[in-house]
Amino acid sequence: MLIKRKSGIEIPSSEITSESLYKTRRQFIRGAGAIAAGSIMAACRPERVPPESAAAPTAAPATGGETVAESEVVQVASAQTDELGDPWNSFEDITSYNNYYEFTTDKEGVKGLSQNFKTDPWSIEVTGMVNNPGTFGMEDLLSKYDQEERVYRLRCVEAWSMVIPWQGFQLSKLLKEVDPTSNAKYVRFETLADPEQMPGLSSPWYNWPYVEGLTVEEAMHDLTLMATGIYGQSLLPQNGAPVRLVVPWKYGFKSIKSIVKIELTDEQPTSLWMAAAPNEYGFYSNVNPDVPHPRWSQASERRIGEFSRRETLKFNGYEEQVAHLYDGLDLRENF
Ligand SMILES: Nc1nc2c(c(=O)[nH]1)N[C@H]1C(S)=C(S)[C@@H](COP(=O)(O)O)O[C@H]1N2
Ligand SMILES: [Mo]
Repeated sequence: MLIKRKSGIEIPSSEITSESLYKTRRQFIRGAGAIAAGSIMAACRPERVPPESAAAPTAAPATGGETVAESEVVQVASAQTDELGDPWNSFEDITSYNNYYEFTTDKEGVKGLSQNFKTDPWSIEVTGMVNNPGTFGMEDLLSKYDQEERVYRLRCVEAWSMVIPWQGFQLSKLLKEVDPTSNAKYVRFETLADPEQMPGLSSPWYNWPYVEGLTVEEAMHDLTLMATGIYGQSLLPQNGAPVRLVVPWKYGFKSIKSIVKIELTDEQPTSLWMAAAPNEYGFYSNVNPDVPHPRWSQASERRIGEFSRRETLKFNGYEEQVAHLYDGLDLRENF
């Protein structure tokens, strides 16, 4: 993989051997004013710097030297924001505050309980109303499709949110390969359900395996991502390793983790949440500040790492890109 700079000089990622070197190079790249889209190959945690403190980019050093002035570090860290100017959540936040009920309903307990989750070998079976069904090994998915960086807001229905720098590939690429038939209207996703590894499966409250669904149009949308990494590292078990869905305009529970099966169908899938509480969870589950959850408001949210609440944006801030998918649909009825 190559990191492209505006100057046209390319840095092979194979040269990036340590976090500090990675940071230095990334700072250099950012300082040069280029966005290193899709090419982060090692982890680093951004400092939490409010965007207001962003300095105008200054000239980059002539080489990616190991010593970087403090002011440059701040300038570079503040470039790590989403398109609305809000800083990325830290690697620590993203990997230690998780919802993954197959392990536990305790958000801070998922990390510990999932540490030995076996994600290799792994494959996804793609089946149903498709012309080319198949089973795709993780290696195929990683080599076949370019892994791009996508910085998305994740808005949980519990009214907290984060900004997460994912890597992954568009689900549309995989779907085009299996070629849905004209009868296919929906895509149904399933998570692994292995009681040997997932202690939460003993909970009788849920209908395992975890299931989610999208319309084919939603699944084919450019924003819909199959995520394979965060901050340039492979996904950790608590975030849904080795591959999970990310649908940034919907509540977080639609972004199903550790996927083993994808089925194209003409029937609207019943998700785990729809089955558990049909009056609380509908099929669409688009982020909508105007439609409260029956037990709490969705008008505002707490960004993890912030103290005051912020207003929730319709479709989680992706309205311009996705509103057309719902033309003519009553979003109160179809919640
Ligand atoms: N299989 C599975 N996928 C899941 C969940 C789960 O419990 N099991 N929780 C969902 C919920 S409620 C949210 S908010 C997000 C959280 O993703 P994160 O832990 O990576 O932030 O994952 C979603 N995907
Ligand atoms: Mo959630």
